Order: sequence, then C-alpha cells, then structure tokens
Amino acid sequence: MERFGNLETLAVTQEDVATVISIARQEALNALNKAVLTELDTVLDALRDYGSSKPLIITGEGSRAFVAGADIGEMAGMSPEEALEFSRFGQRIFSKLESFPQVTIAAVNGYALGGGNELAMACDIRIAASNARFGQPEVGLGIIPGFGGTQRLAQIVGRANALDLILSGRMINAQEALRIGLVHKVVDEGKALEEALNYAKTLMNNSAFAIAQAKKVLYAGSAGKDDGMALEADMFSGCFKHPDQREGMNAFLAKRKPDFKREG
Ligand code: CO8
Repeated sequence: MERFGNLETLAVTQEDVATVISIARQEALNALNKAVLTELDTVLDALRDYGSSKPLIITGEGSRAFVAGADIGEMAGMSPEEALEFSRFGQRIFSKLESFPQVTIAAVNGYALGGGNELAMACDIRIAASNARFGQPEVGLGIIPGFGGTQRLAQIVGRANALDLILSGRMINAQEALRIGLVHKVVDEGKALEEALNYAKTLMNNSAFAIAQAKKVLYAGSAGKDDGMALEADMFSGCFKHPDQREGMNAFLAKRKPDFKREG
C-alpha cells in the first residue's frame, strides 16, 4: 500500500472493518528480525498519523505460525550492547502497538513463541486457532524474554502462570491458553482471521473516541511497568555476556540440543 512505502516483510490490507497486518516471513515461521520490526513501526506511525479509526488485526502468513519468536539467527552473534538496543527497540514498538488508539486483535494461526507471544500480548484481544501453540522458550536458548514478556505475561495470566511458562519454557496449546486467560477465544484451524474480522465488525458499532479513552484508562493501571521493562532489557542484555546464550542459540541453529554447563 502506497501510504506505507514498499513493504518487504509485512502485507497490509484495508478491510471494511479493520486494517490487517500480516507478518510475511513464512520461510522463518514469521520470526521477527529488524526488518519486520522496523516496518511494523512505520505502519503503526502511518496509521496513527492518518487518524485511522478502524481496529487493527495482526496475524502471520500461512497456517504454521503467527510468529515463532525473535529471529535467532540475527540474535546469535549480538554483543550485550546490541542485545540491549534490540530489546529496547522491540519494547518501544510493542508499547506503541499497545497504545494504538483503536482496538488491536491478534489472530493467532499457529506458533506464537517468544517474541511472537510477546507481540500477541501487546494486542488488546487474542483469538487463537485450535492449532495455535504458545510459549516463552527463551530459557532454553540461554536468554530471557526481552520484548515486554516478563511484564505483560504476568499481568495477563498472573505471576504464578507466568513463572510456570517462563521458567519451564514449555509450550501450551490453545485450550490451555484459554483456560489461563492468555487468549479470549479459540476457533477452528484456519478461522482465526475470520473470527478477528467478526469481532472487529462488532466494534464498529461503538464510539471510536470512547474506545480510545477506555484503552488509555485500562492501560494506565499497569503501574510500575516502565521499571519492569527497563530491568527486563538490562537483564536480557546481561544474558549475552554469559556463554549459555551462544550455546543455546548455536544449538538451535545447528538443530541439536544445547549443552549448558552446570557447576555444583
Ligand atoms: N528465528 C529464526 N528462524 C526460525 C525461528 C526463529 N525464532 N523459528 C523457526 N525458524 C526457522 C527454522 O530455523 C527453520 O529454518 P530452515 O528451514 O532454514 O532450517 C524454519 O523456520 C522452520 O522451522 P523448523 O524446521 O524448526 O520447524 P519445526 O516445525 O520443526 O519446529 C518450532 C517449529 C517448534 C516453532 C521451532 O522452529 C522452534 O522451536 N523455533 C524457535 C522458537 C523459539 O525459541 N522462539 C523464541 C526465540 S527468542 C525470542 O523470541 C526472544 C524475544 C525477545 C527478543 C529480545 C530482543 C533482543
């Protein structure tokens, strides 16, 4: 779409009831690299400047993945300074998404892992297809969530569930995500986008102005989040000073199990 310039990693379509942004890197299960995040930033700014009063839907192209995380190949060789910058960059864009004046809906059509779950959690509403899988697998890569996940997951599902998911790194299915309140609704495989559009349609009966005001108030209640975000970025970067980060990411890229050394 002309308004956003030439996009290489996103597809943006204007439907009657919503703007739909699809992450389009199917070859890497829609993993978030710098190009995706930069384009998302550009599109969010453009929609805001244009004064779009439609809901915004975010989804991933193809049926396998919403987003399978931040791009591990891009992160593997980062210095702690670069990791800090990347974490702050992602946090800033996801906060921009969270504060988008209209309702944002994640249509989750497969894996939503790591940065992918963090992207879904920066949306107001999450609709999952029955084949969706959620998780924060970072500790298995020798790192921690770095795009706001340590803060938003605890706010959405409570600290007990957040500790379970972040410390175990385990993947949960759509029904478990529904049970713990991570998603709002589960629909048949292949139907997440359709259901998100249905939801968006119902919103068009409401006052766009009142929705924007309500969002501001609801998110204003997340006191202390800025401090948590700053700590998350620092701790994320600190992981890049430890050998486990290289081992974890190199093991993923080499398709082998990581060999984390334990003392004592
Ligand atoms: N990054 C880069 N490439 C990826 C990623 C990823 N996160 N996920 C999948 N891919 C690639 C694979 O390498 C593979 O590429 P190729 O075909 O060239 O070998 C292709 O996508 C298909 O993946 P698989 O062959 O692995 O597909 P499977 O069906 O066997 O497995 C899984 C699917 C289970 C989703 C598996 O791909 C997987 O475990 N992916 C990684 C999931 C993960 O650990 N995500 C978290 C990443 S860390 C993160 O998100 C931190 C966020 C904060 C960042 C802060 C900024 C610095």
